[in-house]
Amino acid sequence: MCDFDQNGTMSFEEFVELNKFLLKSFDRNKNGKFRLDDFISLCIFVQSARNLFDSFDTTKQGRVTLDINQFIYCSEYLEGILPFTIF
Ligand SMILES: [Ca+2]
Repeated sequence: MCDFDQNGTMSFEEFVELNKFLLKSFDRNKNGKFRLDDFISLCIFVQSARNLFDSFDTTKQGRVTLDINQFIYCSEYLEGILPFTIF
């Protein structure tokens, strides 16, 4: 999603863009203000994503390869945690 140059890694600039996206997405009132419950929702989402990633990173090398079924599972699992709908 934020691997703009598609090199398989996340540069600092790509990381900044990801953070901008997350802050904007979790600002439920869309008023440019990030409330405590928005921050908590974001933390829960990030921790859940981390736990999910770790569950697939069986060799603990910081990378995973997902087949289509695993990708769909991860997408649906994480979407269920979001306080808003993506699609
Ligand atoms: Ca990249």
